[in-house]
Amino acid sequence: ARHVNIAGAQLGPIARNESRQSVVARMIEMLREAHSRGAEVVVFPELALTSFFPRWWMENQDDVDAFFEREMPSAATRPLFETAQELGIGFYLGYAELAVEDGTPKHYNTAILVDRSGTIVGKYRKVHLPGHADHRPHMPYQHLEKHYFDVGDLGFDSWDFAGGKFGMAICNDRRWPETYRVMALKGAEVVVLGYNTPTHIPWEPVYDHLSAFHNHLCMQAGAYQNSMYVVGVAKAGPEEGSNLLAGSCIIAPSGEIVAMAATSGDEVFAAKCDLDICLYNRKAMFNFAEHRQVQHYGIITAH
Ligand code: CDT
Repeated sequence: ARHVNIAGAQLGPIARNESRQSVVARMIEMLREAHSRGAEVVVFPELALTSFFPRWWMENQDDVDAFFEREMPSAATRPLFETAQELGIGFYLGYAELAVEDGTPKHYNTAILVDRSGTIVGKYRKVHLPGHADHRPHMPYQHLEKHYFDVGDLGFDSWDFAGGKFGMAICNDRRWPETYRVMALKGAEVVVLGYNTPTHIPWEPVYDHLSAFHNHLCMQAGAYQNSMYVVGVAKAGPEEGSNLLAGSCIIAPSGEIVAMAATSGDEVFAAKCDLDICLYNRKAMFNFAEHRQVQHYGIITAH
């Protein structure tokens, strides 16, 4: 059997003025704990290096760009790469990426896979950007991902990683079934993703009481229906006036949660994942080539 020991490294709140160096030090401490518990891969949250800045309307582009990374690794993030390399651990990291393409600045909500030698082997840019683009000053906080980020241009993919096939998603992507199915069709056995989910949505509070349920519901369904592990890792806790959902977990292809964070702070949790279970399921109930009826699915990709 192919086993991989995967750890989630949930982060507690990050203050607006907390430095990258301080956050990276917190992450390194969790890398070391994960390693001491046998982890080969560590999953960090979405936008793991900063506070969840899309909650603030900012007029000055320099203030916005201060939350973005122009290079990866940078002086501030290199110690994370070096520690992972020293420990022989691979990781998933979410961050805000500022890329200049044909002379034009592009802003992406990005995640990377870094292998045990410290090399970036995969990049994903968030496709499903939630929230709004307009200024809503009457709200206690906002969710301006549609204002600050460009829609990801790399699509969903799958990479050879840590002895298996890994795919990446970011936060709101986890609520869309297509996210998992596209990666499953590309062979992904593990989907790793980070999230920042306010437990109260000021302009749409009707589902606030179900935020923890919906978080697990969509990831468990994605795991089961696609015969894959799903690892969802939060930035959690009370952050700058917004409470962020915890509940980070590892879900098996059966849909069962096999490891879960118990707090809403910095916390490592881990599970030994048997990747061959994914292959087993895909030869049975979820043999895609055998049982899918794509002639009836066309509307899914029509506008
Ligand atoms: N970060 C992120 O994508 N969060 C969303 C909540 C946004 S609601 C406007 C999520 O789907 O969890």
